[in-house]
Amino acid sequence: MFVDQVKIFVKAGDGGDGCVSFRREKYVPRGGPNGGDGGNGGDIVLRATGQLRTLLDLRYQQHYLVPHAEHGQGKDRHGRNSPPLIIPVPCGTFVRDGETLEGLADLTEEGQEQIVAKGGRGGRGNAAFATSTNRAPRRADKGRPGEERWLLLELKLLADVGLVGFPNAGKSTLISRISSARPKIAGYPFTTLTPQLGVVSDEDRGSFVVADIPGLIEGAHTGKGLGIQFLRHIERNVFLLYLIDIGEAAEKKPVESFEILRRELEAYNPGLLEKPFAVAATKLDIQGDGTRLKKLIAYCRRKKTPCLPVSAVTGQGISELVRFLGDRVRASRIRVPGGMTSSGKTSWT
Ligand SMILES: Nc1nc2c(ncn2[C@@H]2O[C@H](COP(=O)(O)OP(=O)(O)OP(=O)(O)O)[C@@H](O)[C@H]2O)c(=O)[nH]1
Ligand SMILES: [Mg+2]
Repeated sequence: MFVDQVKIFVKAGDGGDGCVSFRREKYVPRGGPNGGDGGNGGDIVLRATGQLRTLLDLRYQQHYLVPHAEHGQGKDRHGRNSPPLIIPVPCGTFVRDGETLEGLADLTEEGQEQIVAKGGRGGRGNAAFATSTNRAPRRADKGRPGEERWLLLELKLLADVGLVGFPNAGKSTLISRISSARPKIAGYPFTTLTPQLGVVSDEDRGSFVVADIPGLIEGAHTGKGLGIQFLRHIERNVFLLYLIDIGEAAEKKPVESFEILRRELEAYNPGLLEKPFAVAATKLDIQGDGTRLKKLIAYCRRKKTPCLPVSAVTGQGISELVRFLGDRVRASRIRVPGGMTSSGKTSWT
């Protein structure tokens, strides 16, 4: 099961209380204060790991609590700290506050960590309050409570190129042709139900990752079809490839299809329209009399959008497409840290 969104509750450890105590020993009158400090509560930390691929584990355990730190004790004994709790999450996890939805962290690199709830500090014991004028303080601090909050975790796949298209446009066929990914392919809509990644090798010039996203239909932003929940994955892509079916059996005209797709993306996040993109005219082998392709090419030329005709079945145009995508990905890979893309826009919504 592919789980790409979960809500969890985290509560860091409470600090231990400080202690009020005095030294009592035979023949030592007024031994002075010796109450120890409380221990510090442990933090809750999220850590990205390449060993997880989905947020499934977190769906099964929703609450994460760090135990209370120990209280201070007499004879200057400090309470023990409670250890931090480290929750592993897959690389590509975006963390939001569960209530305000404010972005807290974007864990993309292996080993990257973020404290999401801070442990409470331990209270000071009365020994810490002794001064030259107050040598027998009866005061000790209480431990501070650990932070607690709901978090919304979203997994955004880390692919370079996102394939956007109607159901049956040939997205899965294309990814299976250019990479070793083997998604299910069939002549009915919504064959692909979860995003799939494929690594494409661009001969000796390197490789890049392509994401096959479930098909979009008109009105997806209002929940039609599979909705636009999967568009979150393309927010991270540096390049988008719109797959437009130019086969004679296609239901919609190519230009109309392209415009609908753009509108759906815009309804989800207008920033997506600013990503560099191109059009792939698919099913070239069954294009019929070629008028559909001609119209699409003329439209793309007017809009100064690259348009690459391909057939994932015969292989026509595929090597040119891979080369083209490789070049575009390398050109736009320059990223600045913090989830910002080189265009200066955050990829957060
Ligand atoms: N003739 C021809 N048929 C193709 C080509 N590409 C895909 N098809 C066919 O089109 C149908 C749909 O292909 P898929 O790759 O499953 O389409 P998809 O875009 O992944 O569809 P969803 O997963 O439903 O969104 C299948 O029957 C494919 O065999 C092509 O280049 N030429
Ligand atoms: Mg598919």
